[in-house]
Order: sequence, then C-alpha cells, then structure tokens
Amino acid sequence: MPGSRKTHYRTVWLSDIHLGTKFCRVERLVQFLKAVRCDCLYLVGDIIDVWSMRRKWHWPKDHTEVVRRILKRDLKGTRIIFVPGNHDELFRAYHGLQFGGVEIRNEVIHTTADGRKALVVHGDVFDAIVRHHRLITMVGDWLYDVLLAVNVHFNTLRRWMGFGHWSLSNYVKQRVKKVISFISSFEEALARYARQKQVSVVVCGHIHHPELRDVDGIQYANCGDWVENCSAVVEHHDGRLEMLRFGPEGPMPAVLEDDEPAPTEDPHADLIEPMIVSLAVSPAAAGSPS
Ligand SMILES: [Mn+2]
Repeated sequence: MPGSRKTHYRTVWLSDIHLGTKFCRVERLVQFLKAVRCDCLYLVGDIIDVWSMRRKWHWPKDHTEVVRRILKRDLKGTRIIFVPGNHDELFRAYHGLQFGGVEIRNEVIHTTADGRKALVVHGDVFDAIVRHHRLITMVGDWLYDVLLAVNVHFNTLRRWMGFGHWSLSNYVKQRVKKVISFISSFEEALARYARQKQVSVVVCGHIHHPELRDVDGIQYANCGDWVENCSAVVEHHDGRLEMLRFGPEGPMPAVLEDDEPAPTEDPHADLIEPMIVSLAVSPAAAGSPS
C-alpha cells in the first residue's frame, strides 16, 4: 500500500496472548500489530484466556481493541487461522469452521515459500502434566498467576532500586527445567510428532518459552508469549523463519502510520464485548481444562 510503513512478512505466528488477564502486554501487542502486515496470520492458542476469565473477569477496553484489530485484517487480505490452545479450548469444537474470516483448525500444515511443510499446533497435548494431572495443572495455573503477580511488584521495587527487569516465573521455569527437564522434553515431543507427520518444521506455543532452533533434525519454532517475552515467529518472503523478541520493556518497532480504521468506523466493534462475555459464561466453557 503506498505510504504504508508496515513491515510486510509472508506469515506471522503469535501464541499465548492471554487476553482476559491483567498480565497480557496489550500496549506492546497493539504496537506490534500496528507495525506489521502479513499474508497469513496464525493465532497459535491461548489467545483469549477463557479459563482465567471464568475465575476472575478482567476485560478492559484495550483487549477489545486487540480482537478488533485482528479481525479487521481479513479485510486487507490477510488469511487468519486460529489454532486453539488449552486456555481457549472451547473453540476446538469448531475445528474446520470459519467465523467472520477466521478459520479454526486444531492443527494445520502451513507451506513455507521455500516449499517446506510446517505443522502448527498449540502443544498442550504434549504437556504430560496438563494431559494427565488435571489437579496439578489447576494448582500450577494458579501458582503461575501468583508468581507473575509477585513478579510485577518485585520489578517495581527493582526498578526503583535501579536494577533491570528480572523474570521470577522464568527463573522458576529454569529451576523446574533442571529437575524434570520439562522444556527440552516438550521440544523433543513436538519434534517427534512433526517427524511422524512427515513435516520438517513445527510451530507451537504453550510453554511461554520463545525458541527457534533445530531439534533432532526438525526446525522447532515456539512463538513464546505476550505476557513476558512479547515474541512472534515470522516467515520472510523467501521462506526463512525468524524469531522476534521484544521483551517486557524497551523498544518496539516504530509505527509511523496507522492505517487501521477507527473503532467508530467499524460497524462490528460493538459486537466484540458481548461475544467475549458469552464465551466466559457459556456452559461449553464450564468444564475444567484438559
Ligand atoms: Mn497453553
């Protein structure tokens, strides 16, 4: 588009945005969405944290703005594919359907510009803890929230004292890794599954650990999250994948021009909030996460 300063990628993958929680870095995400354009956008699960919203309602205006900005993209020719995660698993019932320009697929194969097959899946089914120990997961989820909440205040104190940002939950995850090597076994499980599916690339999320590397001959790409890492996986026009990491603080891509329509020009903007409310109260979402 003439005059547009957006960076144009062939594909953008985002996961673990966790809209509906106070931990989502909404301002940074909006800035990212303003700065990039893509032919194909994959939302790789845990986009709307229905699970968390059912426990505690949290939906400020700017969360609606994120949903609106994402939904508007199909008008500009972006193909949008939503691969639900465990925090928005009620959408898994709609596998294969399309709503307002968003295709819902529980897992999907993307073909890169250089002809490689990339399996896109959230990844929670490979999380043995999530899969087999429901109770541990629920306590773990609560514990994760507590750790993040503590971390927010901890970093305020650290900033006040002149120290940089320090991630408590990352620290804990690193400790956990030492005990059960959770992250590496997750990565190996995904790579193994990709090989079974006869693809050479796997793109996932779920563990909030951004990564782009070779795992046993498979290119493993984990989108990370928009809670702490503020990260995305992108595909360039030659098929090359890149990890973008902006972190919880510091510079984001400069936005010189925002060509999105204003909410007042969007006839569907008023429908987003009622839709979100219905997600949080619908009986389909009442079950415990699995
Ligand atoms: Mn997840």
